[in-house]
Amino acid sequence: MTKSHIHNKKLIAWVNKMVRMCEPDEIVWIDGSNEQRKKLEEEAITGGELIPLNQAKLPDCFLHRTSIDDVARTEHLTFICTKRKRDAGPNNNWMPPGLAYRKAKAIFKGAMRARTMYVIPFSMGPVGSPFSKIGVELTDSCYVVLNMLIMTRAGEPVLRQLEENGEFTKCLHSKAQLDINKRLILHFPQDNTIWSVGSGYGGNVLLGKKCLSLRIASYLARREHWLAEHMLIMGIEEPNGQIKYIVAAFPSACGKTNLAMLVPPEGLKKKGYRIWTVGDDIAWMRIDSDGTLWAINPESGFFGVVPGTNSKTNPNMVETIKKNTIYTNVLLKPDGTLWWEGADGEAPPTGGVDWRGQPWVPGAVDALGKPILGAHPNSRFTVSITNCPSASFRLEQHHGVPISAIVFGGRRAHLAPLVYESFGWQHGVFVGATMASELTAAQVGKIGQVRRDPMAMLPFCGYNMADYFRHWLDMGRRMTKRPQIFHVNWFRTDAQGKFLWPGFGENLRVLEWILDRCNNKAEAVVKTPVGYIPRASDIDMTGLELPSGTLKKLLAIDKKEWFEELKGIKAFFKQFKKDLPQELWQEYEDLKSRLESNE
Ligand code: GTP
Ligand code: SPV
Ligand code: MN
Repeated sequence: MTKSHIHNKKLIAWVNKMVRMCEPDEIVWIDGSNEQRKKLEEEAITGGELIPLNQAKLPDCFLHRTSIDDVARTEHLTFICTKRKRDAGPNNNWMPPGLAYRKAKAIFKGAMRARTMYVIPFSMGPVGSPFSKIGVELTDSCYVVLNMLIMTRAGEPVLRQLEENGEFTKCLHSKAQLDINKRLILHFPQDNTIWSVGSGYGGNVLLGKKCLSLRIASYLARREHWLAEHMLIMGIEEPNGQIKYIVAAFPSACGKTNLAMLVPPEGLKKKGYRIWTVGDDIAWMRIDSDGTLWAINPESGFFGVVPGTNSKTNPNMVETIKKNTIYTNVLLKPDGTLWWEGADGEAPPTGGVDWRGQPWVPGAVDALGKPILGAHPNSRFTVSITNCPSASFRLEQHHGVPISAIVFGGRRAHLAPLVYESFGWQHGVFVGATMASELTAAQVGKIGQVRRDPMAMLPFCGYNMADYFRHWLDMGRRMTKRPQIFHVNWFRTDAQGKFLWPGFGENLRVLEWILDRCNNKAEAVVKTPVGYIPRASDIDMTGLELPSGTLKKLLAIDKKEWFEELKGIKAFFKQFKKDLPQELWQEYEDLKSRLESNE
């Protein structure tokens, strides 16, 4: 592709300006062709960004290693840069735009000397859909280009869509020195601009993903009356052949990818259940002319957690990542294949090269006696959805899919039962707004600590969360047929800290109850202060043996724990001061009085 083919004047002017700042040696426009991709793969191998794997066993697969201090999103270096601090809200780090641009400019200046700048035009959502958004990412990382080619629809068709004066999000990325002290991930929603510098980790640098499709998109969605959410989208084919679609918001590394492509347990498969995967991380939802909610997945690939992926937990993903996959930060075996904690098969007895690039043997421990991991806990694969055996046949449909239920969930050892249903939209918004979860390896921070993560959007909401809650309430009022809202928890533990629920494919048993509720089939439910729960006999347990009393424990509501929870909710809500919608305080009071009265 030559520059003379580009007609969008704003695009040309912006690229020229960024070139003057970053001073690359060369500029390459990404056209989306296989030939160009192959050439870039070769260059990435030569430059050391990619390690080719055993092509007989893992065709078209590569390994990439990030710097040791660049393995997860750095939330403390991520900023929303609006004119007023209030618009970013207490949930975001904030910097005034002028200061943010100045600070980043000092790092971007000359950062691409002796490097190539790649120009990646990409579409989030099917090219040409009225619900899609276009971005252009400039980057000096071949790894970023190859990932973006999987995660987004990128190349020439997008430029044609942009034509002469189409709008696009201006995304600028440079690895610069990969220095954590000179790392910034900046969002300028008012300028439709993203600047990321000093990192090479996916969530910080694949700017179509969290930065555009959640932070910038959530800002646009409020203005344009739609929702941009950290949610999976899945179709559940019922025994009568109808496919019902649901979305689910779980915080990072809490089970979206796994749920989105679950394999039904034998009993439910026999009944006629089948799963269709639409997306595993992001949902864009809007109200259609019939007053119902419809969703598209803006992405075209999975950037998923590797450890724990095996043929028991996620057989569809095991199949998906056998070819055309970029792996990041896993263990390299001597035969050019890979291993990770929780993989099928044993660790290689003779060892291998760990995610840091160091020799590794099974059982290795550090100076303090702590096990050294072969793969980083937040190691990831990047692969196209079309590789997935359960990929939905509706992925390219411009309209998306109609949504029957919204499911919230977190990683809670205690408190939250296996499943409950909210009393209605407003209460459902309260359930989402008060979500909490134990921290995982997906973000830099203290693993295991419980934090509030409303709608799994705490790190991704591009504006004041009080306004976000108001927007959710408003969306409910705009719909004539609202999806029902549920909450699930696969992570409740017993006194020994062991999971009570087997999870993964077995989660379909819970989804079946959820759909029965949406279809008005499971009427005899138990009303508790927190919401409706199933009777133990309402969950189909065919073929699943749990110790007696376990299901009861999973569904139990411990009032003492919930009174404690109320304190946490109150403290969380208070930080929004008078901006918090009154409806949510009302729901708080209602929950409190339901707990106090002996319902
Ligand atoms: P992001 O890509 O970070 O947004 O995460 P995600 O929500 O897609 O998480 P993912 O499905 O990759 O799950 C992450 C971790 O949770 C893995 O270690 C899984 O093995 C584990 N996990 C997923 N589902 C279940 C479940 O039902 N039960 C249990 N116990 N663990 C689960
Ligand atoms: C998450 O952390 O929620 C992810 C991975 O999905 S990243 O794209 O790195 O944010
Ligand atoms: Mn995610």
